[in-house]
Amino acid sequence: MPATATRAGARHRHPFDLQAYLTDRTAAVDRALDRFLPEATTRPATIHKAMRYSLFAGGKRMRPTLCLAAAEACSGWPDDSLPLACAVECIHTYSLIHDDLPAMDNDDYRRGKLTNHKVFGEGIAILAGDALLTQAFEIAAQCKGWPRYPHRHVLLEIAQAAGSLQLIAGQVADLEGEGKKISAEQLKYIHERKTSALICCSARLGGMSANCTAAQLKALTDFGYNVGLAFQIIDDILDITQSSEQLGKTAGKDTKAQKATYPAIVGLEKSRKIAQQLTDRAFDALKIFRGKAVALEALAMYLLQRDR
Ligand code: GRG
Repeated sequence: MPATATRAGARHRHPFDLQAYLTDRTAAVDRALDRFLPEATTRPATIHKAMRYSLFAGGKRMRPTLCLAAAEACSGWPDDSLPLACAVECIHTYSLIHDDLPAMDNDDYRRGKLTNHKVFGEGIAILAGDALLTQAFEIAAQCKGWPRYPHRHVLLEIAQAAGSLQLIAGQVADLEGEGKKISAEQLKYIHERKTSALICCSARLGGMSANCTAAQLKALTDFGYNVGLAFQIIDDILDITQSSEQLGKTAGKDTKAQKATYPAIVGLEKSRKIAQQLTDRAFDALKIFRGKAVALEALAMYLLQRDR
């Protein structure tokens, strides 16, 4: 997609090497995840191999990177945000493993590789997802807590984003909506929960790890909410416009499963416009950081323009 975000595009003029930033932060997240997870040979080895297989299969690491960038915008220490960034990536990977199961989306490819259940079987894939979800809380439980955000506050934040009112609620509504005609309003309900909740939580956790002010947390919430909605619309557009090879997962699945998507309801062009408007709103939310949120701005633009 061309770089046509209106206000967002116009504002993003500062030099910022996003590629170098992504390479550096992704490597830091990968190293930390490797430290947090039991080694692949730890008994029972099958489950640890399966957890690591999907976790290190080559995801974009957008949620952990947003978490780290949010912490930086609030002048946080990387050591404080890194465990929370890893916890979020564990939850995200668990949701993908379960989403790919035959009982859900029944997909053979994810992150350019065979899905977890294709390699390890359904039973182990379910357990690998369960174990990654649990691992996320084990990692988050090791954070120290901050004056404005005590330990239990942080754990509650993650539990709520991943629970039956958010991530799971979105997946339930998504499953129940298949093959049915649903409104744009219902679709927004799904996107808010299935996608935006965890992205928003990532940004908020970054802020919390920097002991951010209430105003900063509100700004990160608005930013994450809008970026999350834009992210899912772009995901739906890519499902139609890109190949399976490019995406690393089966393209065209939404149409096949008769899933409601923005492109299906309002068309491709309008969907792009909505994603741009949401990104503009995300940019607006960052004003409060007065130039300290350059990484968040660059990430929002990247997510709008991504091709995988
Ligand atoms: C509890 C049985 C059970 C299932 C949970 C909640 C859930 C299943 C699934 C929701 C997961 C899902 C597919 C959300 C949509 C968000 C989305 C577009 C995910 C892809 O994110 P990317 O592009 O993926 O960041 P990578 O692979 O790059 O990390």
